[in-house]
Amino acid sequence: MNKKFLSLVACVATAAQAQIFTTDVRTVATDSSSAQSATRLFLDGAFSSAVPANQTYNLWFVADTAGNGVPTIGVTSGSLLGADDRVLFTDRVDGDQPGSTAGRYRRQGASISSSVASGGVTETSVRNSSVFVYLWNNTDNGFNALALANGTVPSVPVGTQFGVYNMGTFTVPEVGNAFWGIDQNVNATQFTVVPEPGEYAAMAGGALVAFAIWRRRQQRSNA
Ligand SMILES: [Ca+2]
Repeated sequence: MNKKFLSLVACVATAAQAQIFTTDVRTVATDSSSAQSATRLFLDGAFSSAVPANQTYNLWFVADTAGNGVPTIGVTSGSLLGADDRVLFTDRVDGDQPGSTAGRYRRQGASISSSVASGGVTETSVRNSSVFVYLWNNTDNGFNALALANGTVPSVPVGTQFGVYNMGTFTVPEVGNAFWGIDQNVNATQFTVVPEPGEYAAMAGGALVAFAIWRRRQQRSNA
């Protein structure tokens, strides 16, 4: 293999890994990078008996690049994210937490790819975004792949539940990684992806058909 080819391969590899910045993420007791790691990720809202999410549960980190929030109550699969919202990266609850402690998360040096800046979203707006963490009540191995087509809304199955927390905006240092702290509890069953209006109509139609068949059987048995 000649040197020119090798340097071309190196250039392509660099381009594929182009990033805007890197960040450390951790569940913390307070909004401080020096705080102890804390249990923040749960599977229900009754925190007196809440079950900490183990390492199989899915996480998304989403940039609200227009500062107008992210859809939550009554979201459908087709409106899960706003046009300005970008999935920065996905992970599992465990991250690289030593000992796989349920409810806790730590990831060091997560790379935010410049490919998320698309569809009118700039790298500058991504750097200055509020970052929302999504905890999904979902352990499907392929689920996080839904989120990876940047600039499009991931198609999430109806009935899937999630919790979301706005971690706020963070300074990206000139050198080293940014730090994102999950400093409040997140409840994976807080919100539910509901059917599109058209799907409701189809479901209602199905119920009417079932009722008509039941009525016919009743009429026959009464005859
Ligand atoms: Ca938004």
